[in-house]
Amino acid sequence: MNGATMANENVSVIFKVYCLTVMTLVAATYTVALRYTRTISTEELYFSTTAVCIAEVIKLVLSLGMLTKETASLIKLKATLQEHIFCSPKELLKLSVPSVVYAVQNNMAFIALSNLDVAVYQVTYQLKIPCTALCTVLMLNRSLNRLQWFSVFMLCGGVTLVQWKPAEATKVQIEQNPVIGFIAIAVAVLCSGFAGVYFEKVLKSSETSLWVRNIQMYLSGIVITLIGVYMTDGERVMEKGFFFGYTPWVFFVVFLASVGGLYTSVVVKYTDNIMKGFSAAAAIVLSMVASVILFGLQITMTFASGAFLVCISIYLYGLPKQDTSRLTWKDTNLEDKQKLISV
Ligand code: NCC
Repeated sequence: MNGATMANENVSVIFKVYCLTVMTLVAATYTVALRYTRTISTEELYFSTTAVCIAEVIKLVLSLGMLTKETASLIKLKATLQEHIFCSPKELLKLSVPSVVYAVQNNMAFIALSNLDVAVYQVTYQLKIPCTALCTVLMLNRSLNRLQWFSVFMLCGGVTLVQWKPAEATKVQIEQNPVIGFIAIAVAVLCSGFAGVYFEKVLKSSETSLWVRNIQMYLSGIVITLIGVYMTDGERVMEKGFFFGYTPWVFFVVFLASVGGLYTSVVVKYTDNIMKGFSAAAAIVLSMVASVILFGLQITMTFASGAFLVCISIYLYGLPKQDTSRLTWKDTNLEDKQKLISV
């Protein structure tokens, strides 16, 4: 049994549900807040590349704090940093791969939300679910049977319906280009699937702590996002300053990006990227149901059918695995025929 499996067993279900719920709530708030900061004003608009960079710095500091807590002594902390950071250029290089990809993805989110309505963004971004499943199969050598693939696409459709809202009625004050927005989402979808599964692979193939892996990734993340600042907004940042246009809302977006990223890493450690998609969908449905009970929110037909699809897909995905693709009608006995019918 490797360290990852052991860690998985030692953590309570309540803790996993807590992390998933926080991650999902933060992600929903992040998307809305980010869109708000990109559309309220045209003159004092901050440089989004700097926000992505600052989030990496905050995540690095917080991960260092968590590692200090985990090692419980300064001497041990120093030894850990020495071994895994200062004397491990190969490992740093390995983690710079998801760093680059996440840096692209995080910048794409700003581009997409500067050009598209939140609802359109959230719905289209659900394509990351099948993309993540494909990356999991290709990169982690895991297999999904036909029913699981079916449930992955059903989940994608279900979340799309659950989040379906009429387009934003308010007029925004900026020029928007939906084509650029959709291209940015497509790139973000591919990046999310690849980087998520790559990080999971590295994390679960050794006993190295999550916080060490995060520190390794955020170190290169800072360098890469700084290059992004220089290449995209270099001159204007020099002229106007790194924090030009920062309002309390922008700081709030950076805070959410940092907290959301760290919770994502914990969720991937204790579950996996596909489960992350399923659980996030369940959390969205549950939070809507809670709003109905607590605040009397009206349920729409699209939400009800989406929630139904999400629940069925979770059930189907969790069914015990049996490879029905190898069963054919002619050579099966009665029991297997019944299985084929039920599938
Ligand atoms: O798209 P998504 O995640 O897969 O993006 C993962 C985010 O987590 C950060 N990360 C990942 C691993 C790690 N060890 N440390 C990290 O900081 C990456 O930098 C990247 O930002 C999702 O599954 O829908 C989720 O969506 C994001 C975000 O809403 C979208 O990318 C939209 O832009 C959520 N991030 C936040 O809420 C800040 C994430 O929690 C869940």
